[in-house]
Amino acid sequence: MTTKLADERALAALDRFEIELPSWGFADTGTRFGKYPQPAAAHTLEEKFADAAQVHVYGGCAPRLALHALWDLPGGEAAPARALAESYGLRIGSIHPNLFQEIEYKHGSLANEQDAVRAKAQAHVADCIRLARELQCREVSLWLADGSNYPGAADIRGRRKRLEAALRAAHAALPPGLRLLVEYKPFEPAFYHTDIADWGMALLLARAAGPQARVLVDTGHHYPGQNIEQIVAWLLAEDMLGGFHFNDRRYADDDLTLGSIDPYQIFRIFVEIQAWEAENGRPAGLSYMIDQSHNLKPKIEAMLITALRAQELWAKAARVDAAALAAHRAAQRLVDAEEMLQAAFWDDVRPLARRWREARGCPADPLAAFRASGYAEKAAAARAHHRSAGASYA
Ligand SMILES: [Mn+2]
Repeated sequence: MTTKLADERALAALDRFEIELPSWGFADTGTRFGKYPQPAAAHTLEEKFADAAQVHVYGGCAPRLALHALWDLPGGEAAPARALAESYGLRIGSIHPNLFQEIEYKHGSLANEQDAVRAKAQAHVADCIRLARELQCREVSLWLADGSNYPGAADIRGRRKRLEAALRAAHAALPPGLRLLVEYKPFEPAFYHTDIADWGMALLLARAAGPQARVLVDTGHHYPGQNIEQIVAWLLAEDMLGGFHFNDRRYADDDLTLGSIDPYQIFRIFVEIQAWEAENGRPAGLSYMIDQSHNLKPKIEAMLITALRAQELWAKAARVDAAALAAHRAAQRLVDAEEMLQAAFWDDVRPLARRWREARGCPADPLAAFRASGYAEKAAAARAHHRSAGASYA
């Protein structure tokens, strides 16, 4: 297979790759130990749309913004968000319910022992489904903080049963075409047991919920050393993978920039997805979302770099010659098979990505162009009046 064919495959792959930005990634955040406000951080929904639009203008591959129901749509009205999306040239991506911040949820939300708390959580999910329908979103993406901190404190099977019933009820309210994504995470905030701790639990719950439910893989939500591409391959084979929350991690759910620690991990995930797509002759229909909150990096720059890195890794994966790889595997030529992945990973696709951007009227060097625009400085000046306001945490 020639380089030219590999490049053509990569360019075609870039044409169909979109990544969704998280509204919370533009707002002030922090750690358990403190908040780190930034002068240019977004405080209003309009500022979040404005900042996200910058990433799309310069990167050309991030046309959707994910919204967080409690932080972005507190009044439960769809119209203002719809108008903002339109005026900033973006689409609204997934709707994320918030079932972890309010005091009622300190012992869980949909799995909670108490009827009143579960009812409140269920009503919030129903409201998110209504908003997603009104905003013509593709999915409601559910992450629960539910769990417990001490052995004996929770009836694990009872909680599983309540959760399953709640997801069934939520699914029953979905209009056609709206998907329910179920995200998992091994620990944090609960440190003994988490109700949806891994992909197997998420898969069983999504299956039980109904045909429009899928599993969401957050790359930061695994134990160290876990083979995430194998999880992806299995979920694809079961037709139960809905999408991703991308971020990188070194220790736990670190929210580091995609590819900053282990770009080869993301590359291997993309290789599995593209192999499935080639085999099945259709896109896997996944949603690629960023779930990162940068406390220290400038937020728009960090999101722009993340989107570009994701594109580069996606393009690298597309340069793997699936037929040649299959032949090496069949003949058990281990070294040749692995070298195919290594070669595709190490080849520099940045010139190709520049070509792709220029063909779309985007700058060849988006970061330099964004910096030269002075947008961040202008935003900092215009947002000075927010300084004393509180920060949300994500
Ligand atoms: Mn996530």
